[in-house]
Amino acid sequence: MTPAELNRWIKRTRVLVEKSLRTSVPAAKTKPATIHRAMRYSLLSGGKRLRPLLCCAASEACGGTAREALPAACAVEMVHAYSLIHDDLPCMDDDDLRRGKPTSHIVFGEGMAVLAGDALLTESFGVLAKAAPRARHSAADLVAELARAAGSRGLIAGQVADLEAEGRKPSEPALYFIHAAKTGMLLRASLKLGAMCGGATGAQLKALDRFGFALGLAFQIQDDILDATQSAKKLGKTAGKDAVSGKMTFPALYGLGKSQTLAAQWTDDAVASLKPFGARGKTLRALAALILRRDR
Ligand code: GRG
Repeated sequence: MTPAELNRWIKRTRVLVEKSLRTSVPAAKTKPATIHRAMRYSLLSGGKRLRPLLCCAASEACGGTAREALPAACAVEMVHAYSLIHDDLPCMDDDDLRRGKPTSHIVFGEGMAVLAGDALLTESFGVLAKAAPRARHSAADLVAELARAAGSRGLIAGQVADLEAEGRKPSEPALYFIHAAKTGMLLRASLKLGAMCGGATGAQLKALDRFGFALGLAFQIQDDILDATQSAKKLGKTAGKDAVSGKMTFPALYGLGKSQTLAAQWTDDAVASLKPFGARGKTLRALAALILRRDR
């Protein structure tokens, strides 16, 4: 797939996703209006929409369509939006800038930001339950998959390890665990849910899980590199924060040069796991390459 073809695919798919996201949460005027305004503020505030794109591309790789994957694509983006709202809270990472805008608690207050995150997480399961996956998988299978990824052995486990690691000496196993859980679990779920909507076989799900694990690490290493090298203006969030708050990151453990090598190696590993998809894996392959060369 050429870069121009990928750009066209992303543009087309983002239009579908944005439209679908707007109707996935109640209208801003729905009572109580404050919570719905807060949910929409964070969910519809831009972002790369990487997880929905992976979800739609996975459906296509398995013979389905992007449209069939939209409920899953919206559900994973809603979980992502919740995690960002809560991660930015004063009791977590304490950040006032996200996607170039003030964070939820700055605009709506801490209590409302907690509730907006809670509501997005809860509603995501309702959105996902409306998916009509092909014969091999049920809506209940999809819901169970998302619950696993978002729960105390997934995203939350990563956040717990991250909190407990602050200020501690960086170690390779701890770093891999944090990144695989915090970032990797939702990327893997995005791919697997999209694939299930597209009627994936067990072997295809296994290959995509491997792809998602490796891609999650490549994505997070690149994220650590960008935090250390880019401006807040470019990133739309506070830059250089990892070093200031003593976060366990790849550049902290290995330096920038080795981190770049590792990001490229994990991308190669990810792409290798797409072999069983042949030509149908072309969009996922191109997205993996894009993730490695992104600058925000
Ligand atoms: C449940 C509080 C809580 C946290 C769970 C996911 C997570 C753990 C915290 C969110 C913050 C964070 C640094 C996550 C790591 C993954 C990551 C780099 C998220 C940013 O994702 P992008 O770059 O963001 O896809 P956009 O804005 O483009 O959607």
